[in-house]
Amino acid sequence: MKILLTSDIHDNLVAVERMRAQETNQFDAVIIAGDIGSYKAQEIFDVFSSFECPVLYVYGNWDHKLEYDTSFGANCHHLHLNPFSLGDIAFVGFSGCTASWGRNPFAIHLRQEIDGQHPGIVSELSAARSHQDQVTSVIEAEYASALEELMASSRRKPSRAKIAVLDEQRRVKLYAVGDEVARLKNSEAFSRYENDLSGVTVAAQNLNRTALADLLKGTNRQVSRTVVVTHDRLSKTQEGFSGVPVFLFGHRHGFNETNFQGAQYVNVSVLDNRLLLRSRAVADARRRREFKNLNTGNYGVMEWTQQLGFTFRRVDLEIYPSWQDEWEVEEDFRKQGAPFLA
Ligand SMILES: [Mn+2]
Repeated sequence: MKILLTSDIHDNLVAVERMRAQETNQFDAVIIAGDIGSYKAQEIFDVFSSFECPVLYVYGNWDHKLEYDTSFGANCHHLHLNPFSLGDIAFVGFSGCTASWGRNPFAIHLRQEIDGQHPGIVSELSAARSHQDQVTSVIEAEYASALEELMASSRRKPSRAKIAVLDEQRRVKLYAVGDEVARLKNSEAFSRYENDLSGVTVAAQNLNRTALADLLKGTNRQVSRTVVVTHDRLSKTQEGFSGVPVFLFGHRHGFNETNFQGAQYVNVSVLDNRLLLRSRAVADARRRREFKNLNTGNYGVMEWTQQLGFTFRRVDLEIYPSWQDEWEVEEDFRKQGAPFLA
């Protein structure tokens, strides 16, 4: 049995496409250990689905906007407290991450309970935030039309000074709108509310853990042939997960395999790893250079045989062989949204 392991994609569809281009349909399953990305999830699942095998996944902190019951395709299976068997091997896991539980059902329930104990501050905050949203969109619309008017009325390019005046007016208005929310956040009631909320992270982690451990106990599944998938590494696995041979996780970017008390802990990968490149040649008359991102991520392959048990290896994304002819690495700054070298 051969399984493709990925995680920490962070909406980087181009990296997924590059991974797909260097692999053939030779896998029995694909596993994604979370951080798919809340904005490109469907496109990413479409690429994984083209392997024509089950795509098993859990959510991480980057997936906080994704619903737990969304279907991304007939082959896609959310492993959240929802086991999947493939031949002799069972895969189980839970979604969410201590960094952000997002729409995790246990975390939502806990937050609702705490909201119910602080009705005053919760409703005041919600009113202040929705007022802030409304007024903010008015300010932005006014700014956009003032800018447009300035552009239209200037014979050449409008002066930087005139644009700066509009920018400053916008900044002052936006700052004033945030006042009420800031005042509420400084209140006693808010700090009591926040203090109660701070327990949700640990409580949600414990509830998810316990539910998963109960699931393992309640079935006739052979624990020695069970693979546990979570976004961050599961700790204290002697409690409730004793006998499980493999724990897969991501979140801590990189590929790493360790053996601890008889179990293998595999940090699956970081598929979304980038190197910012600047062109060696200048791009225009003002001697500016062009910037692109190079995908330098990795993924993994897990194999299981009766004789050898589980084995793991890391695979790097193939890099354009001659990229250094035209590009050099830019180390001094990060550039948001630079296109990928393709
Ligand atoms: Mn993460």
